Amino acid sequence: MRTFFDPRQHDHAPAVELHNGAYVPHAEHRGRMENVLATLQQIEAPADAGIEPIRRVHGDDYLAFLQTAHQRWVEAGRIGDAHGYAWPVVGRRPLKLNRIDADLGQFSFDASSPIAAGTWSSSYWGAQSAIAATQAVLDGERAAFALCRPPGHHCGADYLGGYCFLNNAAIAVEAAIAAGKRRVAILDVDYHHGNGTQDIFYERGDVLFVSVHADPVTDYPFFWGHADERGEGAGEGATLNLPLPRGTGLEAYRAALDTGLQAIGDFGADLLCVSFGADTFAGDPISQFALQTADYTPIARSIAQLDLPTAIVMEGGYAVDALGANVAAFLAGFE
Ligand code: OKP
Ligand code: ZN
Repeated sequence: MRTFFDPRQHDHAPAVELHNGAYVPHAEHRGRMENVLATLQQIEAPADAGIEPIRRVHGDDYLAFLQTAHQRWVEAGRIGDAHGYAWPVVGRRPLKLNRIDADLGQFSFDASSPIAAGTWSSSYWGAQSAIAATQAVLDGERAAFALCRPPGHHCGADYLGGYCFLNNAAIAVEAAIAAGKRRVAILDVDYHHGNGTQDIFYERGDVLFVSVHADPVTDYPFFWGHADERGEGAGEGATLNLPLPRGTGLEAYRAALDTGLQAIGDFGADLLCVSFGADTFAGDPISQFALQTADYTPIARSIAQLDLPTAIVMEGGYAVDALGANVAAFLAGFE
């Protein structure tokens, strides 16, 4: 399968994240990609499609913030990565304050996503990988893979969070629509709910968002991903959340997946974008499902049976030593 990755995606290197009350080494590090790159053959660097495809998803204020936040942090006399520590309560008026700490709160929703010197570069080139994989599919590939890093599904049009800064899946979907696709489905099979992707398309009837994930009653991101979130306005019914309990293994996973695949089939999409996270793996250090490496092939085969042109974007997966094998097993289901 054609696979896209740009070496500048390694630039993002935040040191620590807040995890269960302590600052620990950041789980989303370049070693993840190094393990995958050592497993996959024939990686292609993406073309540079520029900022316009990114602007179809993210607001200019947010993009300006992302590009300058770390520099502003340094200019404020700080060292290391930019961490926010104060957030506006939902509904609080959006004051245009110029202080870096205020903007870190304004444009994020959690404390797990520090902005490092290389964050913009990595996010930009990760998004270009997603655009390139989508273009390969538009050009006739049955499926293509964007090895995105950092991941994207937690960030919305104007907020970062959950290790995510640019929403690669949403950027891929908008690129496909700009190229003439009319109805696009997104299947998010990361362990965590893709709250950012859901938010971006929540009121859209032409983009179906289906997610199989850990129940947000027990798991991050808590405030999205509940089964009663079904879209609004023109998007009513075009969001389908299938939360599962901790400990879920292949059998129960496939039952939920089949429900999601049925909905995608009924929707009549002309392109599919898969947000693939390998953090559903039993050995994942921050997640609690029980899938095995060999399970990813039949899971992907079921998705491939939809028989839709498919752009696959990488999301999470933190069991680094097994990540390449898990990705390869998933991609094998499309061959
Ligand atoms: C990103 B992706 C738990 C902290 C949770 C955020 C997890 C982001 C996962 N103590 N931190 O969906 O794989
Ligand atoms: Zn995840």
